[in-house]
Amino acid sequence: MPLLTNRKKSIIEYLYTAECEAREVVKVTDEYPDLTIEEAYELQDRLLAHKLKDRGTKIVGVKLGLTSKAKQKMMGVNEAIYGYLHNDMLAYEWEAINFAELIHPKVEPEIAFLMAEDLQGETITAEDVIRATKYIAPALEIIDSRYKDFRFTLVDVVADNCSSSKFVVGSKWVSPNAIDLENIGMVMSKNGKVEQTGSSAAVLGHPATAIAWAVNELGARGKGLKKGDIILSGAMSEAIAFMQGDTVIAEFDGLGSVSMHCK
Ligand code: 0L1
Ligand code: MG
Repeated sequence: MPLLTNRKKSIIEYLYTAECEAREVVKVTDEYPDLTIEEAYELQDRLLAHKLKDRGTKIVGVKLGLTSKAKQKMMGVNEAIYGYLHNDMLAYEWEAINFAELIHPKVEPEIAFLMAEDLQGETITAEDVIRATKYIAPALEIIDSRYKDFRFTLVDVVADNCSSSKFVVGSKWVSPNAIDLENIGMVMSKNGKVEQTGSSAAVLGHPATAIAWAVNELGARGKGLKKGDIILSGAMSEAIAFMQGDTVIAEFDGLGSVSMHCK
C-alpha cells in the first residue's frame, strides 16, 4: 500500500469518529473533491486497519452495494461497489439492535453466501462462485451511512465502507444447488405491514454474478475471498428506515425468514 498521507489519516479519523459517536458528518468529497475511487478503496482498507488496531476488529466477509440498476441509476454510475463485513457487525435475531448506537439506519434484504473454499482471480464466473459456496441463507443488512442525509458520491460511500453497519443471517442455510438462485422472491414487512417485495434477479440479474464481479475486483487488487467468509450479495429491494421499537422480517421463497428488532 502507498504511504499514508496526512489527508488520508485525517479522513480515516473523521469517518471512524463519526461511526464511534453515531454522528452524521458532511461527505468527504466536500473537502477533498479530487479523491479517486482507487484512493477510496485504499481508505476503506486503512479504516479497517485502524479498527483492527483500536478494537481488534477482524474481517468476516465481504458485502456488495449498488447491485440494482435502479440504485446505480440514482447515483449516476454503472458499477457495483464492495466493502468488508467485520466481526463486530454481526447481529442476531434474538438480540435487539440498539438504536442509540446508530445514526439513521435502514435495513435491506439480501442473500448471504458462506464460502466453502478460498476464491481469488480476475476471470471468476458465477459458476465458480456457486462451486465455491457451501450454503446460502436469508439475511438482513443494516446500512447506516456516516454521511448527512445518506447523501454521497461513489468515492464517499466506498471510503465509508459502503455504509456498512450490521447484518443478521437467518437460521435456514441451504446448498446453492438446492434452489433457483436467480429467482428467489422476497417480502419484507415492518411491524406486520408489508413494506417491500423483491427478487434475487434484482441483484445484477443473479446474486452469484454479483459476487463474481466483486471477486474479480478484489482479484485486481491482489485479494480474494477466504473459506468461511460470509458474502452479502446485494439488496433485493429498496432499503427501509427503522426506529426504536420496530421489528422487521423478510421472508424468502425456499429460504425461510430472517428478522431483526430494534430497541
Ligand atoms: O449495501 C448497500 O447496497 C449500500 C451501498 C451504499 C449505498 C447506500 O448506502 O445506499
Ligand atoms: Mg446491502
